Amino acid sequence: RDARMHWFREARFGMFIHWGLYSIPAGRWNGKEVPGAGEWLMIDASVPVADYKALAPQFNPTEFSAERVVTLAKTAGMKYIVITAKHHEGFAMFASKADPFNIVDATPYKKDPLKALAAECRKQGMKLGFYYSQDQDWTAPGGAAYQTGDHKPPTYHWDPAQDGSFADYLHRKSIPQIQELLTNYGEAPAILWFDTPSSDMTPELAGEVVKVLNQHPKLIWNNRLGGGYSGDTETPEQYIPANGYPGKDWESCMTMNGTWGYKTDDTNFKSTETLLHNLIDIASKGGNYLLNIGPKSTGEVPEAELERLEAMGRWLKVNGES
Ligand code: JFZ
Repeated sequence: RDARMHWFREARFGMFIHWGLYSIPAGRWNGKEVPGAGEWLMIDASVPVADYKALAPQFNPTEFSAERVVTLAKTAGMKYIVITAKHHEGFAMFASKADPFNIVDATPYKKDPLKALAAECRKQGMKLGFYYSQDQDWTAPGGAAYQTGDHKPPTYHWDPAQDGSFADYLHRKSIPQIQELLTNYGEAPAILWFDTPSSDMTPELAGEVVKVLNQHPKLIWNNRLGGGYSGDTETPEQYIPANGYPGKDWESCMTMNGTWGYKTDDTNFKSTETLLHNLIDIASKGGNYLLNIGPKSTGEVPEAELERLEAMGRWLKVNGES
């Protein structure tokens, strides 16, 4: 385990990327701002599955450049990247034989951006991890949905198209896609970043996922798989634990404004000073800072995020260790 965690313990600073179909509406639906995080728009606005899926033919991120993104992370002083391979919306940002609702088969872009990123990361010596929403999936039958708005228990679904068995969803979509992410990109990813487990993820079902993960001895995975598994890393969200986590590996993930996925209406960005202060605070307590960017649907990184990462890099160059 120590050998496996070695690079992570020295990394200190990583880039989180939240990018998906939600980057198109960018926090607005039917002409109105939807309160909450941009990537939660579908559930927060109770968008029917068919209407949401209709976003895919509009997704064509021709301005996305793996080279520019990895160079930006490097310039900022970051040592790894974790990108949303599939968020709660259920859309795969990668080539998938397991499910046709993916960027290669369902959009005019037709390319796999994770493939380009993996190649570029290998070239520039950057570690690459994948965020995968293994439990919530709002467009796949049987996928879980958190309790939100006036959605009714026990499933909190708002569209009959979401109904189905969670075990079937896990077996037919989630586990096969996790397998794809583990095997289609040369070396296995450095990290698999799971999120928001519900009680649907029983110890038995989570155990099936762990069996797959255990085939990759260098893989690091976080504490959000569910089913009682604690994973390799603690993941405090939007805060810095006062005393770190003595004896544990951890990573604080944070946004620069108030959303993970791009939102046109959220321009409330933290200052570079605050971001640097967070990085130093976290590093001094033995953790890593996983700082988020939310690219636009075109693939461009918002100017405010670019500026801050470049400014952090300039400061680290003068004052940092490497
Ligand atoms: C989750 C996601 O729902 C969100 O969209 C984003 O991807 C974020 C990184 O993770 O949100 C969470 C998960 C855990 C907590 C809070 C928000 N938490 O433990 O307080």
